[in-house]
Amino acid sequence: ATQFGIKAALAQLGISDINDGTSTGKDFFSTGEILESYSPVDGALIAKVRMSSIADYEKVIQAATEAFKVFRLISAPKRGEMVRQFGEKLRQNKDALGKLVSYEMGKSLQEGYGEVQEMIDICDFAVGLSRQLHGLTMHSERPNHRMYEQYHPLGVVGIISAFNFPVAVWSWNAALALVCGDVCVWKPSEKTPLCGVACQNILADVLRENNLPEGISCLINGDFTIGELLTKDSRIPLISATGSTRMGKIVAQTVAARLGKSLLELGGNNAIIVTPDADIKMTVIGAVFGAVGTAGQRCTSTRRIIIHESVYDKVAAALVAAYQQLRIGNPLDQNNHVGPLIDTDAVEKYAKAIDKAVAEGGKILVDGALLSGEGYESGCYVKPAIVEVDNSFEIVQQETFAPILYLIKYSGLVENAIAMQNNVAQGLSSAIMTNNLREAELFLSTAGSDCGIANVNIGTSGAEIGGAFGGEKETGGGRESGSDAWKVYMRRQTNTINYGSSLPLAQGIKFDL
Ligand code: UN1
Repeated sequence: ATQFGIKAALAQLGISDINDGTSTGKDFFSTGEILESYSPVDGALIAKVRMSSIADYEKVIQAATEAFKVFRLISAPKRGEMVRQFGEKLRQNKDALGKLVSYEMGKSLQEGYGEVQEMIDICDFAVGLSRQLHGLTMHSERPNHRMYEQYHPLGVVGIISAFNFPVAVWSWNAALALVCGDVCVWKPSEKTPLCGVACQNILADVLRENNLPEGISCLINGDFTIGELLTKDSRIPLISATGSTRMGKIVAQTVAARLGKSLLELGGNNAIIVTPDADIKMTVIGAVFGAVGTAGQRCTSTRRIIIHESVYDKVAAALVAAYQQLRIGNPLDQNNHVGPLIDTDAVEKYAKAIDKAVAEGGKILVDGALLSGEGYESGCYVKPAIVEVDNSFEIVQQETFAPILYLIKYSGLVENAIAMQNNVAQGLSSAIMTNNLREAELFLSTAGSDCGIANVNIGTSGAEIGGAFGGEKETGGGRESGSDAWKVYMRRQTNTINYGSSLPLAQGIKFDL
């Protein structure tokens, strides 16, 4: 990795050999066990992080709670100014942070840069939003009365993020929460703790330079037990969690038990429908990027392609041909398309899924394989695979976080394809490739895709930050990022003001003394 400037990037981001994994904004400390971060790129130890102990956790929550009392009084546009400065620092650190994301997580450098760009974009969005946290005004039924609603900061927001987007998903939450006047406590994935430390370093600089209260943006590190402290903590009104459906169900139930709010962004089982009118060239680019980008480890990754029988052979052949062109290897080398999986557990799941698909009757079109030899020493590099399947196969119903693409044939009307696309437990992203207006509009209609994201002539992954991001069913129902996703980070208050000299009651009720 030396040749790709990783050492310089780590130094720029303030990562040393052993790093404190606990931070109350400006102050870094930690008294827990050591967590080692190994790169899936070359298997090397990148650096160590000292995790948060229970006592550290308590310090963090106290600092956050104290900081909130001050931060909520700072005007929203001023909070926006702080987020603007954070965005500026991200621009200055885009190269270094993109490299760290690529090296610690394993996604291609282009996608590492793309992830940092998402952070910059959400900061810009949040800055504008800081002057637009609008409520509505209503007409009161009573004379000389005025009604309106306003949004107030919520409090401490707990953010639990996943390894696959180790920096961007945190920033979607943090940038919005901060302009909304909330303070954040972030628990990054144990698989990408250095990305967490690097981001916290950047934001801590902004806090220091602005003399803002300690605890506005806190960091904790550890395994699920530290995450559990967050979910059970009634001092934390909102938990935003990204990860597996299994994890999300535990988080949802724990947070609901104390009547807290949760924002969940869980698994996807995203499909592209290819109709007879599809532009095949566009379909192939969208499908291949969707399936092999981030080595199939995005929650928006394309897992299924549902192809009309009249174009099935042509599309399948084009996909197979495209897969032969894929270069798999060090993701920091921009000649490669596909990097490693996150770890050897993921490799095992990938291999088992392909075996299961075959055992259920699937037909291999491009075989998978674990790559070995020079450049593949980490044991995390696999060949993207294509398997022809039925939508009803058990394995096809599951989200496997790996580059396995399932091809499914449909016949007759596009309605049949839509039914198949919806016939899974997850509901994150979906797409249709068609130049037929009726098919496209049907797909977007109430009778169409049941997902939170539905695209026409675009793949399933790579959403822009301006739209609300999230999905239905087992995806968890949460919406992050753009549109009005900010509302979940605030509490709504309805205010009625009587400026008259009598007290008429609503609903015309008479009550005289
Ligand atoms: C995720 O995989 O958790 O739409 C987030 C996309 C990215 C975000 C993915 N903008 O693919």
